Amino acid sequence: MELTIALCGNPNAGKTTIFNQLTGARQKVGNWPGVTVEKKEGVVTYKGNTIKVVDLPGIYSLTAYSVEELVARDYILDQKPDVVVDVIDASNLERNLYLATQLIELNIRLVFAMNMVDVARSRGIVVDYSHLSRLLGVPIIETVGTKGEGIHALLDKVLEVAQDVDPVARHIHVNYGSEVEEEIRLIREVLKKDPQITSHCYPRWTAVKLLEGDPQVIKWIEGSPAAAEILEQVRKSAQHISSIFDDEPETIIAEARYGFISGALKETMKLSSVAKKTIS
Ligand code: GDP
Ligand code: K
Ligand code: MG
Repeated sequence: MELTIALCGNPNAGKTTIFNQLTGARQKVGNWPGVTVEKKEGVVTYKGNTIKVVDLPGIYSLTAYSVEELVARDYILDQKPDVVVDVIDASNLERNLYLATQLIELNIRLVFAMNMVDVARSRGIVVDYSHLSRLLGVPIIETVGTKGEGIHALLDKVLEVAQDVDPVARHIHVNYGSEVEEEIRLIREVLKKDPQITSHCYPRWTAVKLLEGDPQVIKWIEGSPAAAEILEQVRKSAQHISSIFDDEPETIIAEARYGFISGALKETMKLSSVAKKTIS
């Protein structure tokens, strides 16, 4: 089959290294339209499949606050690559999982390339990756980009996920607690008034972004015939959450994501006695 995959991840997680391993010399370098952010594309032929690979800019989050984040997010939402591969730095797992969690919330086909496992191992970080992948609902493939380790396994997994035959891949979502969840439900209810909105992006994601006050998503909604009603509900919901928690919804939502990540790591990560000594 023919498919397109996008590589994303935090800066320095090893995206370009993995991109080079995948595509070799078959690459094209340019800029993303309208911005001076480098765009790299390449092609890999694997087991009779033609896989186009796009290297997205390095980002820490999926907000609309930097041009890199917007380029990466727009590409994923508008171009809809068949599979997104999030390259995770295993030696900085907690921080890298913040982006991973937001990708999970997009309800897209995902594979996590757990890169730099050599560095993580040498620091005594021990993680039950199969357990973690079940908790996240995303398959995890361990890679060492610089040595090309795990690259074939990564491609095999991408092909499985693209065909919806991976046993681990399932959609989970971060639970934001009953009060926030109720407001998400109310916003999703009004989003249904414009089927174009609900078909373009996963409605739960759109609802969360509106609660976070994402300027780009708000601008997009402003173009809808149902804009007035939707934005009125968002205003009421945000106000309700702020009054309960005495904090902005954006903060409450970010904290819930961090809580979700630390919960998942508590269940799956161990530090060897050597690592504990060097950290404390
Ligand atoms: P990007 O910013 O995500 O594109 O990251 P790069 O591909 O540029 O990699 C950042 C640095 O990490 C480079 O010096 C790579 O050689 C190195 N690197 C990439 N993958 C691995 C890995 O699995 N193990 C180790 N030890 N180094 C790696
Ligand atoms: K880099
Ligand atoms: Mg790079």
